[in-house]
Amino acid sequence: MTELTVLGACHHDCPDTCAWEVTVVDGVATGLRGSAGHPFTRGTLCPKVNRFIDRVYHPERLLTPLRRVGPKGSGEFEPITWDEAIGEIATRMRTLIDAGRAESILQFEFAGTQGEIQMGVMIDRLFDAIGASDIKRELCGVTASRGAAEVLGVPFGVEPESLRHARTVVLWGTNTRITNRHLWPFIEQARADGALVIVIDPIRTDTAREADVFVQLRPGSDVALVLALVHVLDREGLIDQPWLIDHTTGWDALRASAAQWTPAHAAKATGIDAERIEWLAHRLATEQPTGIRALIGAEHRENGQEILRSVAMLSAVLGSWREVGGGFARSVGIWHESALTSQVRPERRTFNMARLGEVLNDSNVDPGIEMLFVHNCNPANILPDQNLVVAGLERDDLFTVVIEQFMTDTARYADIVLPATTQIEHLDLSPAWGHFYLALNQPAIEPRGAALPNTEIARRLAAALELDDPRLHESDEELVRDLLDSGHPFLDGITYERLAAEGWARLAVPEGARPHIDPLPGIPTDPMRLGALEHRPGRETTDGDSQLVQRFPLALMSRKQHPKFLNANYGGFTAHLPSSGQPLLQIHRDDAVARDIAEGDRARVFNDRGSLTLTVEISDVVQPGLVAMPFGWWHRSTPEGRAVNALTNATVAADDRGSAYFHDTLVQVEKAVGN
Ligand SMILES: Nc1nc2c(c(=O)[nH]1)N[C@H]1C(S)=C(S)[C@@H](COP(=O)(O)OP(=O)(O)OC[C@H]3O[C@@H](n4cnc5c(=O)[nH]c(N)nc54)[C@H](O)[C@@H]3O)O[C@H]1N2
Ligand SMILES: Nc1nc2c(c(=O)[nH]1)N[C@H]1C(S)=C(S)[C@@H](COP(=O)(O)OP(=O)(O)OC[C@H]3O[C@@H](n4cnc5c(=O)[nH]c(N)nc54)[C@H](O)[C@@H]3O)O[C@H]1N2
Ligand code: SF4
Ligand SMILES: [Mo]
Repeated sequence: MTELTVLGACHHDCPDTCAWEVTVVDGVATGLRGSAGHPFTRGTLCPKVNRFIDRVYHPERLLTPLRRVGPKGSGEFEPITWDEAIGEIATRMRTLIDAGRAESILQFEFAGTQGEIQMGVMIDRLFDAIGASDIKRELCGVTASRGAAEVLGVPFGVEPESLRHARTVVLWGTNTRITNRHLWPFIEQARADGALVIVIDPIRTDTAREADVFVQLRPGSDVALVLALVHVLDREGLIDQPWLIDHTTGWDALRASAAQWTPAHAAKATGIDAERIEWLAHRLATEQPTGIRALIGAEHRENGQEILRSVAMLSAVLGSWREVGGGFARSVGIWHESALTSQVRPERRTFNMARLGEVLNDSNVDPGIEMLFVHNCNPANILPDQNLVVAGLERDDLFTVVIEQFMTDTARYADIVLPATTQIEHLDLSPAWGHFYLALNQPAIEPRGAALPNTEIARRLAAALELDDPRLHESDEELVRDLLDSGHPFLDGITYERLAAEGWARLAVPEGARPHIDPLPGIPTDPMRLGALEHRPGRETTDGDSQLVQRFPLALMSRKQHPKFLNANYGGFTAHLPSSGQPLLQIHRDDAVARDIAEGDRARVFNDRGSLTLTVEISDVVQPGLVAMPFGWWHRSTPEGRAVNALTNATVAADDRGSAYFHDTLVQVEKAVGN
């Protein structure tokens, strides 16, 4: 018997990027545990990934290439060989390229794995080389980043771990206990040292229940809250004027914007009592350091960028960046990205990924999409306006290829499905967006069945297309070494060999470094940019288009809420589904009573995009006027074969940048016939 321990890291799109150790007995993975020595992982994984070995050996794993034999979406496939699969795909690509229609091929991908080389590097080179159409990968994080950038220039946030030095921790629209669970011990540490933990969220999340103070604001009203806080800070002389003068520009414009936003005025927009706003302003200013943590939730709105901009401004007005423990702790992905070698990429035709449904169905798109190549993504589930996306995937004249580990909602619509390896079967370099530790993920077992890494699939396609640029044929190890070879100071002392031996290494950033204050490579120390700020609710909110509100008077939110889900990775696995066995519609008692709906009834929730019939849970998680549904359920686990995104709003900003307005979604709810 041979027993090995192999060092790796979780690939999921999760800020924690846990380092792990895989136990392998005679070539079979038998155990997986979080690395005890890793300062963020601290020896534990999470309820999603504790069963990861079951995912690897799951009976439904895709282990061979498949060709569709039934109608699209029927799930009827026959196994084929890799040579047949690659041959057929390459022939179709070649035909389009030779006809001058390379742009009718659309590469569609996201962060199913966050490992650098399996996520993109090699497969991007392939599609760059043929000049296919691309997407703006902006469904997550970009809107928030743009909001922060307006204030910070290059939006480096403070190290999340540093929150343990805060006296006031504000979790602003982030559900830490569920979505970023390894940060919680640092917050608990701060609390043990006397810190107060405040949650600002429209929904009474699991995190809100564990906070000291829960501020339940009306959805999308954060800018109004910030304006009122600035108003009080100014009126009460709570602002450190010398700091403000030295470190910011644009105060006069912000001050003018805040002038009318008395707490009493803001109470209506935000739903928060004036006294509470007064208290909050005093607390944030006088019990510093105040560390503000935000991730993604609030960005999925028409005014999402402005919300994150306003929060970044508040951190500047508070002067909270002065001390370690203060400042704005948002995604730190940029610390890793700026350190790794970046690829030089050619210009390609791009579409905002949230608009896939529209792009596939719009006859004005020229050239129209004839081939869709999906990897690391499950668009039929995770994109807004799901019915439109599915209608696009059903098109008979669309040839769809999906690289997947499982028969996801998207893979079901493919013409060819290619089986992908899981994280313990391939090599990767794993940066993180929730901490400063870079990990090397080493393969622990051989690929199962005929599964292949995305990188190898790209190399085989490049060979079949007779593309001989050596960069299209580099090995996985060469790709990783190249990423580490940037010469960036954050990688000082970090080599492939060290990562192979130790599993992970901290970026060479001194503990306690204060971005935008201390001189750090690539991080501007220019004054932070304040400016005019306006509370402008989105069109599809209860304060938005009155005609729409009349027909659809309730706001619908669909956040990440199940501890055993990670986006749509586990929403079809019995062991991961909540005991309800189906997604529930959470509604406030007032709204239920007004509709004669009782707990356990079935209700129809609908708008112009779709309709779902669900069992109702009456809950104080939501406030009046707001209903909620979980995100991530597979079609096969939902009563009508459609998940919450059948209802959500696919609109993006006019410049085609940023995330969709998922949470700016209006619906009506009515008791279902036959209850
Ligand atoms: N209603 C609603 N919708 C949302 C959100 C929400 O809060 N509410 N959140 C949005 C956000 S923030 C995000 S990030 C997106 C997530 O959207 P996605 O990135 O599409 O979601 P995931 O389910 O994380 O991953 C997609 C797939 O990647 C596959 N995968 C993993 N590793 C590999 C690999 O090595 N190779 C290949 N080929 N495939 C692999 C997995 O099997 C999985 O099916 O969803 C968005 N959609
Ligand atoms: N268990 C689990 N963990 C995950 C994921 C998962 O699916 N499951 N997904 C991962 C991914 S891809 C991401 S991007 C992160 C996201 O991590 P988070 O951003 O923490 O999670 P979300 O659920 O998207 O949204 C967080 C909160 O934003 C709130 N919110 C929505 N609108 C507003 C608003 O207008 N104002 C304020 N103040 N709050 C608002 C929601 O109610 C929600 O509680 O989580 C990651 N971690
Ligand atoms: S999903 Fe997140 S918390 Fe769970 S093991 Fe992966 S990185 Fe860690
Ligand atoms: Mo995300």
